[in-house]
Amino acid sequence: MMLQLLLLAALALCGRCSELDVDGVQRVVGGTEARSHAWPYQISLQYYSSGSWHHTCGGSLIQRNWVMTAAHCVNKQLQYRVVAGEHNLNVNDGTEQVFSVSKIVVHPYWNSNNVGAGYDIALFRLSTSATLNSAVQLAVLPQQGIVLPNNYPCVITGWGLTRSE
Ligand SMILES: [Ca+2]
Repeated sequence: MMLQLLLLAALALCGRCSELDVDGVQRVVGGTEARSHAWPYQISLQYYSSGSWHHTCGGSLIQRNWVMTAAHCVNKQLQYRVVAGEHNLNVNDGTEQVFSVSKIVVHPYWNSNNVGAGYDIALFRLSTSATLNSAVQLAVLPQQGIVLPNNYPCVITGWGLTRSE
């Protein structure tokens, strides 16, 4: 089920890392189960392996046919799909919209050997456009150049574990 985490913007600077364990596969652990479709721009990025699709990362629907995610989620050897309107990855919620990916754009400055440099961002173009409804909506992005103030409340959403064991 989709999870949500409330945290402060300062977390990005590692103020509370001891409370949110980031394990070796770059998952965030903690949070509470989200109400279904409370975050309707949230998508599940999935890759194909051994005959089935596997969730690997979250992302945000920013246009009906574009998803923003993290560059570290991209392995160009893999085949991806995007699922919007998702809540429980293991059952049919009746709201899922599944898209194949026609293009992947990784930020040209992204360097997986120097993740601290930033630029951990990528765009996926969907081969068809999402239908917007109560379960699928576009994210509203901040204007270019906006920097959030310290301690600005932020929410991380996605799929993971509410506890580490
Ligand atoms: Ca589902």
